[in-house]
Amino acid sequence: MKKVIFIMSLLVATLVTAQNKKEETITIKTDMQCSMCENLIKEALIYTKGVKQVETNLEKDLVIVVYKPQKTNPDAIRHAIAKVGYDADSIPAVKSEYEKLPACCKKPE
Ligand SMILES: [Cu+2]
Repeated sequence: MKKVIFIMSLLVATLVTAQNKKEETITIKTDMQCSMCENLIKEALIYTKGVKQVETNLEKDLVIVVYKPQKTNPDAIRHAIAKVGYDADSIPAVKSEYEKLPACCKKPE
């Protein structure tokens, strides 16, 4: 019996480790205007729980995020972007935050 429990706990430990290593990547469409926008979004995301890595592509208006799916989810990441004033896929920027952005970061009229 003890042996069975030992093997079981070993199995669980292996599973937990495997899960911890699992990472996913999402690409989010946003509306960056300049390198300041890139930095703002990067900073906001890198301190978001579960986010491992953030890359931005200013030319294509894309944010590529590597995250741990057991700690966060794509919508939470999109909301983190919206919270600093940028649209993220279908989630619109938080208006009060967008208003605070410097003129160079606002969408062209
Ligand atoms: Cu900007």
